[in-house]
Amino acid sequence: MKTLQEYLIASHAPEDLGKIIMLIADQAGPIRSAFISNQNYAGSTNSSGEDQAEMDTWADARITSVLQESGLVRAVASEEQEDIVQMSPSAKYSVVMDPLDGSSLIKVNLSVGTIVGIYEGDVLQAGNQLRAAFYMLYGPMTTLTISLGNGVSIFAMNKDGTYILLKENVRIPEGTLCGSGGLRPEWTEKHIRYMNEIECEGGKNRYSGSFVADFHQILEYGGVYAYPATKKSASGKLRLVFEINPIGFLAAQAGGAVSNGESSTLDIVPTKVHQRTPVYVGSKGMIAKIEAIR
Ligand code: AHM
Ligand code: MG
Repeated sequence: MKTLQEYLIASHAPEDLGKIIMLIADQAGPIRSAFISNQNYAGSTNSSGEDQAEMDTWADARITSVLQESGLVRAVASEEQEDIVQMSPSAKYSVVMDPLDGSSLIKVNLSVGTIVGIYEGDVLQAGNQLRAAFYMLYGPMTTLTISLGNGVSIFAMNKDGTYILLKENVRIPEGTLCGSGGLRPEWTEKHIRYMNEIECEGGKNRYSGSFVADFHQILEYGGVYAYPATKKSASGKLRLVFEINPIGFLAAQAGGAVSNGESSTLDIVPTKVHQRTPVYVGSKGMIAKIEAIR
């Protein structure tokens, strides 16, 4: 039974990169324990104007302080912080994160997660430059899905807090699951055509409201998760830096793809830390289909 630690060594992950991954992975236990006493909204909003859940701010403060104390991280960009947090200037790596994705589902005990990307150098780089991306998913099990740029592996946390390899060389099949955010009356003509085509070909609707959980089922069964451009928001809802790049990198590493509907989001160099973009992520054929609609 290979552990996450053993996998990092076997993958020749540089020492500091491995330490940062383990430090964040070890926060899954404390985060899970904190759910019971942090069920509500915090009464604050993040820089995107969205209501913050108590768990958003709790997980953000916890991971940020662990990274700060480690001295291993140059800068952190978090969905819950307005600005990039500068840490140790001589450190090699920077971290981007959504500390608690899907937080509106905490109250109803559906699966939520923590999304992380790690770059060498600064945070505002294209997703194709990621050195590592992973997410922890707090479901019936706590799983950690990771890529260091050499395929995707999934680990599960055992009762001692050790991550044990569950699956390696994960590949996204050409499946039929589909889930789309945005209100139907606000969808664009292109997106309506796309969803109609998929549904007419047997697409099965699955959408929970937690990107990380919805992507995880696509990774296993195949299909597409979309948060499209809408008539009200041409750039959709999800954030390129903290959400789309790490998940898109994992999708590409599993033989799938990620797109804004025209081309890969992994090639976009962000100009703003909270930049949004429409997103389609999942099986390769599903992404080719949206890019083919003009
Ligand atoms: P969050 O990071 O504040 O939780 O917001 C992102 C979430 C995604 O996890 C999810 O796919 C989407 O927002 C759901 O939005 P909607 O409620 O509009 O469907
Ligand atoms: Mg999120």
